[in-house]
Amino acid sequence: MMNTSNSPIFRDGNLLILAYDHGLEHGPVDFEPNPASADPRNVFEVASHDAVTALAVHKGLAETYYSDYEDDVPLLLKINGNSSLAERDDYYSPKQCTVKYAVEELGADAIGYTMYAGSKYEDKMWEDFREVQEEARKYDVPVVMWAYPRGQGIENNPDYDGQTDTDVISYAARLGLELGADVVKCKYPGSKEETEKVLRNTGEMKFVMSGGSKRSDEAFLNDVAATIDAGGNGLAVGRNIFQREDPEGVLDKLEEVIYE
Ligand code: FBP
Repeated sequence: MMNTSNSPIFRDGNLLILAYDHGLEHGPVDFEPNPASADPRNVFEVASHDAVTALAVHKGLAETYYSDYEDDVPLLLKINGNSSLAERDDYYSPKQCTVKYAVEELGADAIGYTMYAGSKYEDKMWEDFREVQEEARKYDVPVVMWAYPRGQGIENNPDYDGQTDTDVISYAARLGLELGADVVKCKYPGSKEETEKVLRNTGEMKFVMSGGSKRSDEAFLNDVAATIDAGGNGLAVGRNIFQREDPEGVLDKLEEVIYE
């Protein structure tokens, strides 16, 4: 694990990643609750809020928009991704960018990689991740693993109760540590107590919860507070920010919850 103390994607050792990869992962349907969010400039503006320590986007948005915002927010380049359009026999997320291109050409401060452990393509993803992680080490940029176990191995295992089962999340988080991620991003397991169980497996690695679909301010902020109370380090969130009419308002509240 690299020494992350000098990385700009942390504040007081914690982090808030504003994830804006949804146009690729889910499609424009995610912008419908707040149509202004389809315009990348509006979301890049939101990322300038002091609570946000990194903006996670794919290559195309970084190439087109990031130069206007590089003084305001660190860039976390999402290096792989897949759309919801294709019909697949199991989950796989191909790379669209190299770490070299992300850092040298786009100015990335960190790299994001989605890992679908449990898919029949897990072995291939481990191979892809190995290249990404080792390349990131050469550039001294942290690697954030979107640790999302899904696919046949999870669905067909009677011991597991889906993607938000604490055992599944714990295993996913542990894989981040074992495979050399600096930060792991996992689904919220439902409570502070369940998050504590997950965190028994993460060692020195940073842990952030995934925002999930939009819910009330109160429900969302309670989940984030539980993650921090359990010893987690923050969150990576998209829809609970950009689908709100007042993203700054909720970011003000998150700033109080996440940082010292
Ligand atoms: P949200 O806060 O909107 O859930 O975004 C976090 C995120 O990890 C995104 O980076 C990604 O596009 C999405 O969730 C993936 O969600 P899903 O579970 O539907 O694959």
